[in-house]
Amino acid sequence: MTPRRTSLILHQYDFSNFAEKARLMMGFKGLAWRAVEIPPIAPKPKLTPLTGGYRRTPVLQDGADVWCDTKLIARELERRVPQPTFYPPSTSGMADAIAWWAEQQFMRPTALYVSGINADHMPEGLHADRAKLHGLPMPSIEAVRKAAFRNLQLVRPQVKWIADMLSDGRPYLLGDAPCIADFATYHVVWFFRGRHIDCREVLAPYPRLLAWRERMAAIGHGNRIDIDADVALAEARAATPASPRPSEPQEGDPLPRQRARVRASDNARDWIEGEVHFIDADEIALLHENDEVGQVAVHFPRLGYDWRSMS
Ligand SMILES: N[C@@H](CCC(=O)N[C@@H](CS)C(=O)NCC(=O)O)C(=O)O
Repeated sequence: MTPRRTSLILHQYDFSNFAEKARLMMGFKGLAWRAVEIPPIAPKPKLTPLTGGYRRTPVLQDGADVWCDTKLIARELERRVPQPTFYPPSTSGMADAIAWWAEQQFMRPTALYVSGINADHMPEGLHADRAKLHGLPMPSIEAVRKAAFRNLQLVRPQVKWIADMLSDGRPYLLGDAPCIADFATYHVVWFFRGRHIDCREVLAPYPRLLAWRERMAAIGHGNRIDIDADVALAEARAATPASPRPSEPQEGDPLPRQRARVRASDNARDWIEGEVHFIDADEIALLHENDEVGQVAVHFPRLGYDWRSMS
């Protein structure tokens, strides 16, 4: 199949597992897309003008619209290219619950395990940056190493849950086709391949899990072209945010055109401020303005984020 050409740009770095989820989602939808390499640690001077200060990885851009968080990136890709779907009706509810577990509960001990095993081989400044991101003091290398073994005890039973889901021989977690649960779980499992020291022996007792991982990897990344960050900034500057769908504010929500602020509720908890551009039960988008890109619409999911009205 010839990849479908798009104007999408993914701001990412190669060893980011959440970026791997996004890359694979692009591949699943058969897309041609562009990648901007962003730094793995703050500051990110060519990203944050586009996001109003959101610094996590990855971020999806189309002109002057920017989607933060892979949960929302999945929804946006699905809206643009409905088939093949991330959300087969037979998996609804269960798939989102598994995805939430994988990213909220399974991810953090896995990150602490893999980073702890690789404590001496991480890019400079990474341990300090990640501690700050989580509001923790800078750990000693010894503490990072020790955390690996504590977290391994949290990782092992959760790896077994994945193996158990696949134990009847089904090809994907919830049946015959991959769904959002597979993408959200796969990128955590992908992380075990580690950086310098491979951590995949944790997966070795489970051949069906390994076969599932191969099937997911085979989806590929579509067609990726690397571009310079300045190209992405120039595209944002030249564009204006797309007209939003009609908003459907929920009880107590800030209304379109009111000022509001949004931040992640788990880590990287810096507020992003702007005027409400769009709001419904699943998404809030703020209009943010600065000299580098002019006006951009920054889209966030509701789940996993806090918001406050400012007027
Ligand atoms: N819920 C977010 C989580 C993103 C996330 O935590 N990404 C990691 C990289 S794998 C990150 O942002 N680390 C800090 C950074 O890159 O600055 C999503 O689904 O996109």
